[in-house]
Amino acid sequence: MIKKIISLAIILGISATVIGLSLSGLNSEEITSEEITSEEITSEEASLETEEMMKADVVIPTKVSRPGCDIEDICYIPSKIIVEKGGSVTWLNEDSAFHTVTSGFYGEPTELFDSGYLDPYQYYTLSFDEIGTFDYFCELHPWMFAQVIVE
Ligand SMILES: [Cu+2]
Repeated sequence: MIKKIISLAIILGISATVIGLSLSGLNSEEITSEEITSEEITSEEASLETEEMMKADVVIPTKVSRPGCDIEDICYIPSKIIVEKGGSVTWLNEDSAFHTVTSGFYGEPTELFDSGYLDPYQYYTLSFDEIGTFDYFCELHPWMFAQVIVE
C-alpha cells in the first residue's frame, strides 16, 4: 500500500513537472513574441524620430499644381524664409504632384540650385553660404515662386 502511494506520488510529481515544463515552454514562446512586438514598436519609434529630425522648413502644400496659390502667396510655405549665413533650408513636397525648387524665375533659371522633380513627400535640403536674396520657382508651375533670404 505504501509502495503504491509512493509510486503514485512519483507519477504525480513527474506529471506535474511535465505540465510545468510545457507551461514554461508556452510562456517563453509568449515572451519571444512580445519581444518581437516591442522590437517592432522600437523600429516604428525610430522611424518617427527620423521623420521628426527631418522637419521641413518650407512646405510645398497640396493643390498648388493648379493656379491660385500665388494669390495668397502660399505656393511654398513660408514664401519668404530667412536663414543665417551657413544655414540650411529643407523643403518637403506634401503635394501629390511633382514640383521643383529651382533658383531664379520661371523661364530665367540662375542655375545656382535645382532640386529636380520632387516626388510626393520627398525632401530637398540646401545650405546657403552666401548672403543675399535667392529667388526660386517651380519648373512645372509658373505661378509657384518664393524666396530664401540669407543674412
Ligand atoms: Cu510645382
